[in-house]
Amino acid sequence: MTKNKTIIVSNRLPVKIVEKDGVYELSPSEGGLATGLGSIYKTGDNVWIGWPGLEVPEDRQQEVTEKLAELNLIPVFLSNEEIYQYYEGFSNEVLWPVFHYMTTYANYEQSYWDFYQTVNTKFADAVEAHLHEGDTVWVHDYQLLLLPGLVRARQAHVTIGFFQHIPFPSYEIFRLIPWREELLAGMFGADLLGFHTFDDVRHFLSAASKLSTSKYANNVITYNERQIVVEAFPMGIDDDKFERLADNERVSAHIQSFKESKQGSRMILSIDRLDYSKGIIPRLQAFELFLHLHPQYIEKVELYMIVVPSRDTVPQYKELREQIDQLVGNINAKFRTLNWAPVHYFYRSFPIEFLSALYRTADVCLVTPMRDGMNLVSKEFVASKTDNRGVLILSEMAGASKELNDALIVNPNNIGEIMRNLLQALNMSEQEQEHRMKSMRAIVKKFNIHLWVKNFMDKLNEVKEMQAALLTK
Ligand code: GDG
Repeated sequence: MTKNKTIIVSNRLPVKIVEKDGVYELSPSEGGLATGLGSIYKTGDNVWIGWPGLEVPEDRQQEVTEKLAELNLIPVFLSNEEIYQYYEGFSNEVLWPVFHYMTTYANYEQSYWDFYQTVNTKFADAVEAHLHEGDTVWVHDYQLLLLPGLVRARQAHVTIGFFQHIPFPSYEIFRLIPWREELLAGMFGADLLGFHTFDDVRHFLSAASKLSTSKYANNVITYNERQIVVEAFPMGIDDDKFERLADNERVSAHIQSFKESKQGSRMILSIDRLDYSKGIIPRLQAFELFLHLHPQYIEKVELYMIVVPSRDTVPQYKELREQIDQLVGNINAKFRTLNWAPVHYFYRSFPIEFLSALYRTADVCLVTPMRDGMNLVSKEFVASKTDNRGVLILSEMAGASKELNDALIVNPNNIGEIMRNLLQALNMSEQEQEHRMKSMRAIVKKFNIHLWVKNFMDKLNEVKEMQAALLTK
């Protein structure tokens, strides 16, 4: 019998599964979370449970299950209707906008909520099917807020950790959700609740105490006679990977071709998924204002803007895409010269080598989300700067701003401030760049993804010991 394994659960599995000429092919994801958790789910009897990313007809599910089992992965199959209602609907049209303080985008559809419960129950069934006494379950993110409670109801003593990758909003925002009490009750199923920042922890504790019968002292909640610890675990990146990419041949080739095409002009870089929380529009407006007020930079600076397609079936995302297209078009039409365009806009994703070359080439990285749980792009930029050159401009609304104090910190709604910081960044002495970048690199290196996983798991064990000690008192 399997003993004491860890079960990771997230909405998506860490693989991309694609159908090619009727054959299902898997390609492991290179994402930071997959790398960090690789040390867990790839060893022993540990497993990762999640949705494989596309609808698989019933008669092909066994085949996909067997393929995934070779990688210690277990699929939860979802229909297109379930994905539409639970993922695009409740997760991305209710929780995502509300948790990012964009409440006017929220669409509180009853059917979204119904499906959210059904799908969380499907995940609970999958967990239960693989769960043995002594196992640890680590649930990830806002798509699965009910899962800890559902699993706890089936196995009272199981160890459950939960980590939320997006912000937890203030009580006044969270209370808007019609199903707020049920969501909290779901989260209370965990033994340890982790967030990126102390502010998220504070907001969660405040919402929990106002909307439930729970009580808290310091960061320990007592609910139904159980103790739940709530703590900040700022997520790190695989810093080694970004440093190692510096020596990669393909990266060098990309850097060379950027240098040739830039003809000496400076590069400002911005990389995000298409999302209204990322502050893409005000960022473009700040760049436009910068060119308008400082025309000496015409032909001297270029904005490389990568927007990775995401959720573009959701109406607000479609609209945002159109706004970006229009604004980029206007800026380029207004300022371009025969040999130069101010904005190089790419609406697609690129291989990591291309990203690394951009990080290494950029003089300034402009990261200005309206809200962001952490923001890993800012940390990847810092880790890539092995020469300690370059300046990070970072929104105070990103979790990362709590750690990367040596960035130029801006309010993402203050277009004038972003513009002034752009000017400061482009004029910063090499000495100051080096000083700031070195201190940020030390932080990114020390608090990397491996330490994040270790700290969370160590704390989860500690919580279980604390609970056991209280029971024997
Ligand atoms: C959520 C939270 C939190 C981007 N373009 C390409 C590409 N990327 C990679 C980046 C980075 C990742 O995507 C984006 O991570 P972020 O943290 O910036 O943002 P979200 O996707 O919104 O992530 C966020 C995170 O969860 C972790 O907890 O920090 O706050 O919203 O790693 O490198 N990767 C490749 N090609 C691209 O074109 N290969």
